[in-house]
Amino acid sequence: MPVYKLEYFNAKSKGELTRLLLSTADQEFEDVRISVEGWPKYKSILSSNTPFEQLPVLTIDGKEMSQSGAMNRYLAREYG
Ligand SMILES: N[C@@H](CCC(=O)N[C@@H](CS)C(=O)NCC(=O)O)C(=O)O
Repeated sequence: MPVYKLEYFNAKSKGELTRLLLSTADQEFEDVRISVEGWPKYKSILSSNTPFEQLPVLTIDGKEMSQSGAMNRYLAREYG
Protein backbone atom coordinates (compact mmCIF):
# COMPACT_ATOMS: atom_id res chain seq x y z
CA MET A 1 0.00 0.00 0.00
CA PRO A 2 1.51 3.36 -1.01
CA VAL A 3 2.39 5.90 1.65
CA TYR A 4 0.59 9.16 0.97
CA LYS A 5 1.15 12.62 2.40
CA LEU A 6 -1.00 15.55 1.35
CA GLU A 7 0.16 19.05 2.20
CA TYR A 8 -2.38 21.80 1.85
CA PHE A 9 -3.87 24.74 3.69
CA ASN A 10 -6.47 24.18 6.39
CA ALA A 11 -9.17 24.88 3.83
CA LYS A 12 -11.20 23.05 1.21
CA SER A 13 -10.47 24.68 -2.16
CA LYS A 14 -7.88 22.84 -4.32
CA GLY A 15 -6.88 20.24 -1.73
CA GLU A 16 -10.27 18.94 -0.71
CA LEU A 17 -11.01 16.74 -3.71
CA THR A 18 -7.70 14.93 -3.15
CA ARG A 19 -8.62 14.34 0.49
CA LEU A 20 -12.02 13.02 -0.59
CA LEU A 21 -10.53 10.74 -3.26
CA LEU A 22 -8.07 9.22 -0.81
CA SER A 23 -10.75 8.80 1.86
CA THR A 24 -13.26 7.28 -0.56
CA ALA A 25 -10.59 4.83 -1.71
CA ASP A 26 -9.92 3.89 1.95
CA GLN A 27 -6.32 5.03 1.64
CA GLU A 28 -4.61 6.30 4.75
CA PHE A 29 -2.74 9.54 4.27
CA GLU A 30 -0.92 12.09 6.34
CA ASP A 31 -3.15 15.15 6.20
CA VAL A 32 -0.72 18.03 6.71
CA ARG A 33 -2.59 21.32 7.09
CA ILE A 34 -0.62 24.53 6.91
CA SER A 35 -1.96 27.75 8.37
CA VAL A 36 -2.01 30.89 6.26
CA GLU A 37 0.22 32.57 8.88
CA GLY A 38 2.70 29.70 8.72
CA TRP A 39 2.81 29.59 4.92
CA PRO A 40 5.72 32.00 4.21
CA LYS A 41 8.06 29.98 6.44
CA TYR A 42 6.74 26.64 5.12
CA LYS A 43 7.14 27.80 1.53
CA SER A 44 10.77 28.67 2.15
CA ILE A 45 11.51 25.08 3.25
CA LEU A 46 9.48 23.28 0.57
CA SER A 47 11.69 20.81 -1.25
CA SER A 48 13.40 22.07 -4.37
CA ASN A 49 11.59 19.18 -6.10
CA THR A 50 8.36 21.10 -5.66
CA PRO A 51 8.52 23.06 -8.86
CA PHE A 52 5.76 25.61 -8.38
CA GLU A 53 6.22 26.35 -4.66
CA GLN A 54 2.48 26.10 -4.21
CA LEU A 55 0.07 23.75 -2.48
CA PRO A 56 -1.38 21.18 -2.70
CA VAL A 57 1.56 18.78 -2.84
CA LEU A 58 0.88 15.04 -2.78
CA THR A 59 3.81 12.82 -1.83
CA ILE A 60 3.52 9.20 -2.90
CA ASP A 61 6.17 6.89 -1.46
CA GLY A 62 8.50 9.86 -1.11
CA LYS A 63 7.91 11.23 -4.60
CA GLU A 64 6.30 14.66 -4.77
CA MET A 65 3.52 15.54 -7.19
CA SER A 66 2.04 18.98 -7.72
CA GLN A 67 -0.95 20.30 -9.68
CA SER A 68 -4.27 19.31 -8.15
CA GLY A 69 -5.88 18.25 -11.43
CA ALA A 70 -3.03 15.87 -12.22
CA MET A 71 -3.02 14.33 -8.74
CA ASN A 72 -6.80 13.92 -8.74
CA ARG A 73 -6.81 12.26 -12.16
CA TYR A 74 -4.00 9.96 -11.04
CA LEU A 75 -5.88 8.88 -7.90
CA ALA A 76 -9.19 8.50 -9.73
CA ARG A 77 -7.52 6.20 -12.26
CA GLU A 78 -5.62 4.31 -9.60
CA TYR A 79 -8.74 3.55 -7.54
CA GLY A 80 -11.38 3.38 -10.23
N1 LIG B 1 -2.45 24.94 -10.60
C1 LIG B 1 -2.21 24.69 -9.21
C2 LIG B 1 -2.54 25.93 -8.42
C3 LIG B 1 -2.12 25.80 -6.98
C4 LIG B 1 -2.43 27.06 -6.22
O1 LIG B 1 -2.90 28.06 -6.79
N2 LIG B 1 -2.18 27.01 -4.92
C5 LIG B 1 -2.42 28.14 -4.07
C6 LIG B 1 -3.48 27.81 -3.03
S1 LIG B 1 -5.03 27.26 -3.75
C7 LIG B 1 -1.13 28.48 -3.33
O2 LIG B 1 -0.34 27.61 -3.01
N3 LIG B 1 -0.97 29.77 -3.00
C8 LIG B 1 0.15 30.24 -2.22
C9 LIG B 1 1.27 30.80 -3.05
O3 LIG B 1 1.20 30.78 -4.30
O4 LIG B 1 2.23 31.27 -2.43
C10 LIG B 1 -3.03 23.48 -8.74
O5 LIG B 1 -4.14 23.28 -9.25
O6 LIG B 1 -2.54 22.74 -7.88
